[in-house]
Amino acid sequence: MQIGTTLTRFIIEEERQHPEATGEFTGLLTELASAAKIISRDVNKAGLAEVMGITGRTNVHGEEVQRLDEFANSLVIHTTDHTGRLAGLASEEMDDIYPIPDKHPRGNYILVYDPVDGSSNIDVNVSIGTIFSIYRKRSASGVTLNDFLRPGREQVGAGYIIYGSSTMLVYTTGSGVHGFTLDPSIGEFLLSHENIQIPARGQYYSANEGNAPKWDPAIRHYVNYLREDDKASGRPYSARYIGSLVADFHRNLLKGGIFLYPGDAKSPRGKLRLLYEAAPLAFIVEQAGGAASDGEQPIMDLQASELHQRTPLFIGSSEDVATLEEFAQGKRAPEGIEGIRVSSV
Ligand code: P6P
Repeated sequence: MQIGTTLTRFIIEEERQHPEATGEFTGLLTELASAAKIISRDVNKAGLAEVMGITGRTNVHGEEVQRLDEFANSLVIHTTDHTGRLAGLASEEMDDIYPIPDKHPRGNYILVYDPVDGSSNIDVNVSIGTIFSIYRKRSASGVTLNDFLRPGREQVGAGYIIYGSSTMLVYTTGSGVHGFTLDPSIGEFLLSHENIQIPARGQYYSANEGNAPKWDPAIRHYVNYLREDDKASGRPYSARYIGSLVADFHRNLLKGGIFLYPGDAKSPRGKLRLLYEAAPLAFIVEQAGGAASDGEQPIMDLQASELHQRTPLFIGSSEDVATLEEFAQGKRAPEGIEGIRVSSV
């Protein structure tokens, strides 16, 4: 479809290819895009709006809740809770699931989201993002926690909005990955990146190397391998780490590379959450030809047992993730060192 097509038109055209589609999904994506426009407006004037700084409260993870986290969390609820598409929502900012109240019509979709990932970066003008994941509910009536504790393979849609030098919405419904750039002058997301494909092997690795002493040796061996000088295999890679998952992921999606957030002795499951960070990005990266793993198995196959469950995350170019897994599973090691298996969580 041609550059400049609006998001709404693109979704409708895409949905036409699924005769069973009811238009509900189109409506939900459109509502999320509306919320994104408002968040983008406030992010882009953060220093002038009442969205910087902290609320003084901490969330279920013991993290300081930024004003923007709270604002964006509520905004997504109020944009989507009354239109009859959702049965319930869950978010990083809410301890428990949020069933759609009786006063509103209920639909068949489940929305899981991180309203503003990397929000602590808002005060220093670094790109941040919203991540979302959509499932069809399982319960015949009402909605329960089990409707949310799903393997990523059951997602019907996933996406993120990155609030950066421009605001982009990137999503998949299982038919490729498509990117739309917000034109603030008309308030529309316009097609700018159709059918994004991640390079099979990259040039960047993204990790917080301050944590390296706590990593399993196998992960340290892998990162050292990336640093070796071997032009034939495109090494050394360049280190690029913004500390904002959506920004690091987006760069690697377009340019190729691997993002690593391993578990460690202190936090075996690492820091990132499965349901509203790892799984939606895993759906996107697989649709773009890449891969996402916890070191042992695809992220998309992991079955969450808790709403805010964490997972180690290695995500990006397929060949890079495959090499990481060889190191993590002890199948590969630097010359002269025996392979060491990363403890499975
Ligand atoms: P660290 C932001 O807080 C976040 O959740 C992700 O956006 C980012 O990738 C990660 O944490 C950064 O964590 O430990 O490197 O500061």
